[in-house]
Amino acid sequence: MWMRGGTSKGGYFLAADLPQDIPARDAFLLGVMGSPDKRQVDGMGGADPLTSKVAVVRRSQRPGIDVDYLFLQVFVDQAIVTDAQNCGNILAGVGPFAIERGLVDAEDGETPVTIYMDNTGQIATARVKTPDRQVTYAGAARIDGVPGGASPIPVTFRDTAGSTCGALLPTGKPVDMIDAVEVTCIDNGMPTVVMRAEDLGRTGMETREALDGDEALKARLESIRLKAGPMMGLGDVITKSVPKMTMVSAARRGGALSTRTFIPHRCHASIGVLGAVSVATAAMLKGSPAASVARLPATQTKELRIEHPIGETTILLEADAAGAVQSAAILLTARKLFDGTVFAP
Ligand code: NQM
Repeated sequence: MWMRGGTSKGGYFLAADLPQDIPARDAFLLGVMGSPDKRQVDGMGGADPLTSKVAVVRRSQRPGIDVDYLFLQVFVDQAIVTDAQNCGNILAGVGPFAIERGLVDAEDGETPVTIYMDNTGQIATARVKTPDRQVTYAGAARIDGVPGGASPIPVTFRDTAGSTCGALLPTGKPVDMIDAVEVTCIDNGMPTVVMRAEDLGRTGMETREALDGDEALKARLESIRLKAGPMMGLGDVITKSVPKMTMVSAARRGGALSTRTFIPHRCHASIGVLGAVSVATAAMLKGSPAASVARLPATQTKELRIEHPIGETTILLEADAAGAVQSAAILLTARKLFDGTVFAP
């Protein structure tokens, strides 16, 4: 099934329908997407990392969990399929897909789907609208980066701290200095390096296209990223899609702060879901580059509007009395685009 999940798009497969041997599975998925080729003309991929994504879903054997979800990023112009990162956008389609494929029985009205995220070993709960026990995609919920309205899918994350790196602050500090730039290396669902745009000589208001064409900036970010990877316990990250690189600046439209994120070599059209959770969490760390530009609400439940190139993503953080983030929630939408047979060469 081909679905839009949040602001991403990709193929959703039942695990049993894919080759069980991993090299064979990856070769099949590269063929399905048409990779490696920057146009992906011979496949289903959309010539963009955000539309070259795969969800592999199976019924879960874990107590209290409905389905297991493995996210795979299929690189566009390299023959790489990686499970080294999770994806909160593609996650948005997993609940509807699981119900459509009969892995979860729909309830009348709304169906909670509890999802074990294989990439990071964590759990998310998505609530899918199911009037008359059928998934509905139509609705009035809007997310920036997607035209029109759709049925709301609220997703709650728990225990995302240290998802891949083993600790929220894998270097043990809220601030590190890399290549003379102050950074926060953080993982609250997505390993991310957060730094001020200003410290890189940029305003943070540049368009995605301008940033994608800024070779000098991209070289500096990659140099920081390759050093941050081992510091974050990720090892050599040269062929990995993590950590993500987020430049922050003061919000311009009344939000908490503004972002430009590289994922990691192209600028994100908006921002990833778990990437936004990680940046929002960084903004809560006193003395960090993100905190220095952020405006935070004083309430216990923090509604943080994270501005990005084409709008904003609202993250709800529950913090304890000491300000430590306990859980995060976000409103997403998804849409079934196509259901059928896909071929690989
Ligand atoms: O951070 C893109 C996306 C993502 C990841 C990326 C995501 C997340 O927007 O949870 O959703 O960072 O590569 O799809």
